[in-house]
Amino acid sequence: MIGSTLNLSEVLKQSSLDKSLLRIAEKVQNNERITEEEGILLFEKGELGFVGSLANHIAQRMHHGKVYFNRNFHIEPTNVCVFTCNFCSYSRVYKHRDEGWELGIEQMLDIVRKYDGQPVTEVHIVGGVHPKMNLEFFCELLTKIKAHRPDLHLKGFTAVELDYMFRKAKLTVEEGMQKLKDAGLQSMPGGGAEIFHPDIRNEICADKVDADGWLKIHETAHNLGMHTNATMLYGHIEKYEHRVDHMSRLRALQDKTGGFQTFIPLKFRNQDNQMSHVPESTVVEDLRNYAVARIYLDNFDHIKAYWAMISRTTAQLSLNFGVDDIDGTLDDTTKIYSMAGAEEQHPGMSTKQLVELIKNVGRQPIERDTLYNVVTDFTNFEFPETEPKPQYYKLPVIN
Ligand code: V47
Ligand code: SF4
Repeated sequence: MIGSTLNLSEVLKQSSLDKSLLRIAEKVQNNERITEEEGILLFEKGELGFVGSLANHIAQRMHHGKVYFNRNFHIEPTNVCVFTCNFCSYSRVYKHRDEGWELGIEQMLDIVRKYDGQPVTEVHIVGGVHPKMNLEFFCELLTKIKAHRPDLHLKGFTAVELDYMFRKAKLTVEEGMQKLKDAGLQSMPGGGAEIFHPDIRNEICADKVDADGWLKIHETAHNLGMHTNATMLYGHIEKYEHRVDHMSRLRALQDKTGGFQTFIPLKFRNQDNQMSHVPESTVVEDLRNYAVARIYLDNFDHIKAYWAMISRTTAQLSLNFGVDDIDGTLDDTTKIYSMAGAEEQHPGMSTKQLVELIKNVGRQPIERDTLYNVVTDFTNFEFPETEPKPQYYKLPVIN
């Protein structure tokens, strides 16, 4: 049986447990919120098995062994970017744009057309912040995708891209968001959050939107009825207190709006960027981070492990540490992690592979749409012998 059977009283009986950790276990059992100090304590003193047991208990209480994924693909309009985040391996500055890519609207529609007749439910549009790709350009793109394929959910743009677009268009956040919504935008991904605390943000990505700006854009989206995700880039120069501060700000906004769907911890990868000297976190730390996030963010329904970044094996492991979502099929349409050194150099999994990955660790694979409506419950599904091979759209190659 999966972890729902964890007997917390057994954990509580462990005499070696620190009193404050015992108190946290009691809170988890009673469905009470933990404090910032307790969050830091979990990171500092909680053994992996302990935090894992608590997180698994919570995830099982919420999702009963279900693990969600969706069938999606990414469009990355460009990797040219006006910002210079030190951790980024993906972007190219405008004067070196010949080393990167800039897709026109027709090229992006070609990507969408590749999926005609295929059962994808979402396109995720995110990229660098190109000085010439403005709000009008993206509204036209959204309108044309919707006209071509009305059933495709349009999830797009980090708060960093939006902040720049709106400022250039001299619009308020409310006006800009409304324009995108009118053009067909339905939800937002969680990128650009990094670490909110200014002591760290100023070191790793000083020139882009700050914490308040990021949170304001998400709050505005929520007020317009859109759902969004939230990320946290961890495992670099931040301390545990910064991770907890980050999650506290998200928890506070979620209390106010309820508009976040999923929290996605993003493991810092150190290949080919300005922070290559910073070692990457261990798998133990990655699992601990998922677990503490599950315990701390009591008002988030979902914790997602982005398998393309952490490898399929760690994604499987994470399902015992509070994670209930492993993103989507992707179809080799994203480069952001492969360029930063992720194990998955051509991330793409067929539905069958994703389903098996989840079933092999005793969980129930549920295909969801972007808003977590169930598309197909694959728990008892038998795939035909010959599943059609996924078609890969090759992104332009960077030398
Ligand atoms: O904000 C950039 C991260 C993010 C590196 O909402 C890096 O469903 C690790 O947010 N090492 C963009 N991370 C991607 C993103 C995302 C991905 C998947 C799903 C969703 C969702 C959102 O990628 C950036 C930044 O935090 N990133 N470089 C790096 N070297
Ligand atoms: Fe640009 Fe995003 Fe890379 Fe920062 S992380 S440099 S905003 S593409």
